Amino acid sequence: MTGKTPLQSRAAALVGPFAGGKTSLFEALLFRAGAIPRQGKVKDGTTVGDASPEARNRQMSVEPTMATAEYLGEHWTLIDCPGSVEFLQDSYNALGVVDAAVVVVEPDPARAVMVAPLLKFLDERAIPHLLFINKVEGAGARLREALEALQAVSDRPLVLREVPIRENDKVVGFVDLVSERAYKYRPGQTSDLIKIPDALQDEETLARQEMLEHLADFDDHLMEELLEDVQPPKDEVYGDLAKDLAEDLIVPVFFGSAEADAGITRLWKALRHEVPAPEAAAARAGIDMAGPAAAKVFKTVHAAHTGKLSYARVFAGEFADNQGTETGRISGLFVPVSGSPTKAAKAGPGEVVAFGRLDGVATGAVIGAPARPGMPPFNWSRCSAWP
Ligand SMILES: Nc1nc2c(ncn2[C@@H]2O[C@H](COP(=O)(O)OP(=O)(O)OP(=O)(O)O)[C@@H](O)[C@H]2O)c(=O)[nH]1
Ligand SMILES: [Mg+2]
Repeated sequence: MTGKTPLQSRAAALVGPFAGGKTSLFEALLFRAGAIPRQGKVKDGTTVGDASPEARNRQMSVEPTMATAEYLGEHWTLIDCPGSVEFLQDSYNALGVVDAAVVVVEPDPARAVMVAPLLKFLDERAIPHLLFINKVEGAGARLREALEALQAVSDRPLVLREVPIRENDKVVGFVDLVSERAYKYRPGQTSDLIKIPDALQDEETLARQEMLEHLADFDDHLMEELLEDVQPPKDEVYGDLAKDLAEDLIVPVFFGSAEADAGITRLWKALRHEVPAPEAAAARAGIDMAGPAAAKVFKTVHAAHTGKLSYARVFAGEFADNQGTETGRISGLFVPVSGSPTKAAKAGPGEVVAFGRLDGVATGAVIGAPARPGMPPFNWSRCSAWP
């Protein structure tokens, strides 16, 4: 738990249909957080994700890849999941341990239907998720149409959080609908704050109203304010957004471009402010964070130099290298720094770790600490003289 803040480490998975840009977005997020020194490209075979020869050859993800990042002092693990249906189960296993999912899609209405099974999976389990419409840097990105097509396959309302600023039919920035601030993208850096373009004022007002009406469906106080034409305080809006995401009542929608490095800071800020703490994910995994040490395994690999590795999210207590567990002794404890397993002494709540050589443990298992020593089994024969 080096350099951790009091807030427990959070985890988010990048999921979505094949080739939507998850591995590219993973790279952009890690780079923006300073977790990697340069931003690689899938086409060049230089990304943190897809590092295996099979993934590089096929130019697609073939397994979930984990990496840690510190964003503004908070500790995160991001999990880049494969989009191909061949590896669907691996992605579902990862979704079973994260605090939220970022569903990465393309601005192509025809592809929206491919997201339907994933959205159903997330809604059935009430896993908080937001949408990131990627690849908007090209001319003529059809955001509104894509959104309509996506809404048709989502049980939950999709809530657009920003409107695009376009120049020559290209998205060059956005207006944030809560803060009502406009930003122009600057590749590789945080966006420039600009004045809301006059031509966009009406669209912004309308889109903001639409967003507030969605939130008011779950907040009577906000509904009253809207009916009385009172501007709700921003804190109230931010509070509703975080609560409604945590309860999977709404699906916030952001957009940008992983390759052109647009909308990345906005996405990080949404993760930082709106993704819930790990208690809910622990509960979904059947673990009480206040209870004895427990970690849920979501991926198992056999690597040449480390042997068997069981990737797990720790939800309660701490695990240390060489520690005994109910299912054997941990022989090597690793955290996925920059995507590679890096030796660590211990790991605490919220962290994603790889346990070495837990032979009897399979994906899906919950690993617990052994029963405390010095507690003999209860002897019923002594109870025969009950009054
Ligand atoms: N134009 C454009 N292309 C992108 C963007 N992000 C990714 N791509 C391209 O889209 C293709 C797929 O990108 P990946 O990042 O591998 O997509 P993925 O979702 O991880 O793919 P799978 O893991 O195989 O499902 C690659 O050719 C990328 O170069 C983007 O923002 N804009
Ligand atoms: Mg990928």
